Amino acid sequence: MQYFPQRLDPEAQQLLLASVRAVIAQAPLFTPKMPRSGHPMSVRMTNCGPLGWVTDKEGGYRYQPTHPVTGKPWPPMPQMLLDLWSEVARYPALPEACLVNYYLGNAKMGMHQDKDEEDFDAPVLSVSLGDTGLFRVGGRSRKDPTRTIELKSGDVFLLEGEDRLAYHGIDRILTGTSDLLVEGGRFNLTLRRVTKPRV
Ligand code: MD3
Ligand code: FE
Repeated sequence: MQYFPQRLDPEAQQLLLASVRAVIAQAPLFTPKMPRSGHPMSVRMTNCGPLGWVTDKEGGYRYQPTHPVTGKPWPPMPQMLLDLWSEVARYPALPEACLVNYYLGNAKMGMHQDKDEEDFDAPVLSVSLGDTGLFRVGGRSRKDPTRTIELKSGDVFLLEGEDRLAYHGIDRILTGTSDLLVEGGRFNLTLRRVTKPRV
C-alpha cells in the first residue's frame, strides 16, 4: 500500500468537497443495512460513477447502477477524482465506482475485506476529507497483526497487490480535528474498478 499524506492541499480539499456536496444533492446519503440481520450501519453512504456499492437485508453486498432509494442512476464521477486516479493509481482503465462514506459522531466501520469486485488486480484509491479517522489495517487473514494509521483530511491511500485484500476498518473518528466540514464528521471516498477491463 502507498500512503500520500496531505496529497490534497486545503484548496483542493475545498474543491473536492464542493463536488462531493453536488453528488449528495443528486444522490442523497442513505443508511446501508447489513445482509440477513438488516441491522443499520453507523456510516451513511452514497456513490458516484457508473456503479455504486449498496447493501440491504435481502440483497446483500453488491454493486448496482442506481441509487437504492431514488432509483436514479448515480451521478458522474467528478473530473478531479478521475484526474487523481490517473495520477496516482496508474491503472489502464477508469474507476467504475466511487463509494462516499460519511462518518459522524460515533460512526465506525468494522474490520472487513473489500471483495465484492470482480477485479482484484485494480487498486483501490481512498481520499479522506474532514475529521481524522483512525484507520486499522492488518493482513489477508483476520488473525494477522494490525496497525493504526490516522487518516487526515487531504490524505490519499492506495491499496494494491497483496494489500488489496487486507482486512481493514475505521475504529473511530476524532471529532473536531478539522473544520473543513461545517457540520463536522468525515467523508471518505474510495475509487474502485468493479469489472475486469477488456484490454
Ligand atoms: C484496505 N472505507 O469503504 S478507506 C470501505 O475510511 C472502507 O471509509 C474506509 O474500508 C473508510 O470499504 C477505509 C481505506 C481503504 C479502502 C479500501 C481498502 C483501505 C483498504 C481495500 C483494501 C485494503
Ligand atoms: Fe473497505
